[in-house]
Amino acid sequence: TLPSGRTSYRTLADYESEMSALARRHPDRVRRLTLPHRTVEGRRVHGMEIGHRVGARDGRPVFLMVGLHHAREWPSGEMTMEFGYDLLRGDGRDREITRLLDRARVVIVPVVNPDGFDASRSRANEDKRKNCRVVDGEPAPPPLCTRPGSAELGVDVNRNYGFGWGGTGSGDDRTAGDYRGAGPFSEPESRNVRDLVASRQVTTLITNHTYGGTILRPYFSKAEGTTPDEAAYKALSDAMSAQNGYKGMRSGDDYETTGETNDWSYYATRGLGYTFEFGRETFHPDFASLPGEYNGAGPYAGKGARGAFLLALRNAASRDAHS
Ligand code: 0X9
Ligand code: ZN
Repeated sequence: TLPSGRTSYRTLADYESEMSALARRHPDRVRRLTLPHRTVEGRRVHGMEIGHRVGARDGRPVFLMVGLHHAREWPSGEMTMEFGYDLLRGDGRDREITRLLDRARVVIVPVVNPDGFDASRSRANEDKRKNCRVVDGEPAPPPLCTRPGSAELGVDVNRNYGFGWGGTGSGDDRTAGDYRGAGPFSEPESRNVRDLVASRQVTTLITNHTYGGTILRPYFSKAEGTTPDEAAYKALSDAMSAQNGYKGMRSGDDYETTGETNDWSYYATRGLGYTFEFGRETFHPDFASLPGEYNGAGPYAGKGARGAFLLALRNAASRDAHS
């Protein structure tokens, strides 16, 4: 079973109420965060900061994990949230987790794109990928994702970051699945991640997606080739692969994308950042079938995400904050 004990996919309301409840229940080690930019449908994006002395501004390194850039990729939020529960359960009981929460802090934002996720999860646009922007640059009144024709509109939040924005591997047509938007950081969702990273000492990050069974590392842009930190990038990737059986690769060696999260975060922090593509064959398999995906163990525990996530957190804790 998952750390939370849940047996179905969360709705957006579930994420919101659970994060509020956890912050109330553990005021000493959980703080609820509200990111600065409202979505086009007017929503706030929330996260949780987890660690000992959680409110202190002591410059400890931060491990950042985010999910649901892409609306239909429901397990990407689940894995992010479950990691939060797991850390809180382990704190004070598990020596390694206790040590890590003392040395570092963990920030999770399970739902980066709440408008799109809500449309996919609860508003009959199940295959929605992008956000709910229907008119470039103009805030039109909500609810945008239920307007006729809105399903194929929107900006791909994972093509809207500022590093390499506008290059090959991103669409310039508003109906393209990988539409990059009107300009770098034109979207509130990517601006929220940017400003969160700027406000913390993020040393390592994971952005969760589905599907593919891969651990992707920069550069995602082919023209950029290999980062100067390839040796460290590959070492941690290999160690994580040994935990969950996923295939590690430099993303640009597979196919080119630009304006995505990891190239930008590497540029901004010089820390390590990876994209996890959970699941082997669909964006959101039936929840009941999630366990059993890997040799009888669940996608979170067993030969799942858990061990890989903890290695990344250990890496984050061991690195000096860059700024
Ligand atoms: O397109 C994306 O943003 C990611 N894939 S997803 O199916 N979750 O949308 C990552 C693209 C890079 N992937 C590979 N190089 N395999
Ligand atoms: Zn994705």
